[in-house]
Amino acid sequence: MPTTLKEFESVWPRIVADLEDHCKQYKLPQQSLDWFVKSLNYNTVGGKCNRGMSVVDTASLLRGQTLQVGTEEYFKAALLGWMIELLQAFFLVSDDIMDSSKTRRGNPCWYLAPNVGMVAINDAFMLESSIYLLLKKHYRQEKSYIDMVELFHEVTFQTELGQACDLLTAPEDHVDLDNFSLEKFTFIVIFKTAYYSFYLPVALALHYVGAATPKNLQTSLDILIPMGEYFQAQDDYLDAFADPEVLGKIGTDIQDNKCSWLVNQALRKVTPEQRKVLEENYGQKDSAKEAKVKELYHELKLSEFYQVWEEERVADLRVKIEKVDESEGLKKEVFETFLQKIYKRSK
Ligand code: GPP
Ligand code: MG
Ligand code: MG
Ligand code: MG
Repeated sequence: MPTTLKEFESVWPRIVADLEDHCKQYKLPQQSLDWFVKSLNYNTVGGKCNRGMSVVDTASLLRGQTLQVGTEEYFKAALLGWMIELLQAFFLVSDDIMDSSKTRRGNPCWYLAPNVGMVAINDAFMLESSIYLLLKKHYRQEKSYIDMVELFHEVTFQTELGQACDLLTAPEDHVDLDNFSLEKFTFIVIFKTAYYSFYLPVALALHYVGAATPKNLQTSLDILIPMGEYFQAQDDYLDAFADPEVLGKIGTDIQDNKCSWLVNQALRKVTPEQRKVLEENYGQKDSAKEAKVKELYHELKLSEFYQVWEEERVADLRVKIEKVDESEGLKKEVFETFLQKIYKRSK
């Protein structure tokens, strides 16, 4: 049985208490302590927690036995999951500033919340640092400790490389459609999303159960990187086509001049006249121009094309999953479960 959001969230207060205790040893003034707790709760809780919960579910599947909420075993697996959620919180607080986004999970982005502003930058750093305080407190004695520290560091750097490429292919003041390509898109999405969202949860669960052999880690990478690529293409698709009420965020990719899946597909299909429409309307902070780009996306039937493309990606992934070698303790089910969670998602 997969863990529920309620079960997963039930361990969160203990994590906050750990972090508070750590600050109290420094006699951090109460106002700053309250601020940190507020930022932790606002930015880490309230999402779907798919990444975090998948550490628990993957560990259960690999063990062949459901981790029971309330046990220390459950806590320690869920803790690893919450560390991914903290990493994600750190990324999203920062990303929303960089993308000039307005809402996140149905609420104002943290930097736009009352009295926050650029304090959000430091709050983001503190969310990241929290990961290593928790790892040290609960995992320092384990033999996988340093591997997990290094894994978090490497995956963070990979994500930052993806973010760098994402930002540099989307200059605010200069629209150049020739700057986009499917190769760049692929690099961006693998690095900014796939490593931390897909590879990291499974790699952590493998460490947790003691099955992080080079072969199992490599097999996980071979499946989860293309799965993450598919997931971020979905994110780009939903950015323009989903209902913001359902999605919990308002898309900004067109106005932000992003090298998104949609614009790359559009560029492969446009006539010279349609390309002109893109050139004149893409990447500008103007909602009428954004609407013109969306109109073109409809004209090019990108939504229909996306549905077909999605089926192909999923079929490819299923073939890969079928070939997984389970001899070192890995299970196909781990990947099937991941795929099921994201297939045809609407948020
Ligand atoms: C999401 O891309 C990218 C990240 C969360 C990585 C951010 C990395 C940093 C180093 C800050 P996105 O901008 O498409 O996400 P969303 O649509 O949720 O804003
Ligand atoms: Mg963003
Ligand atoms: Mg972004
Ligand atoms: Mg997006």
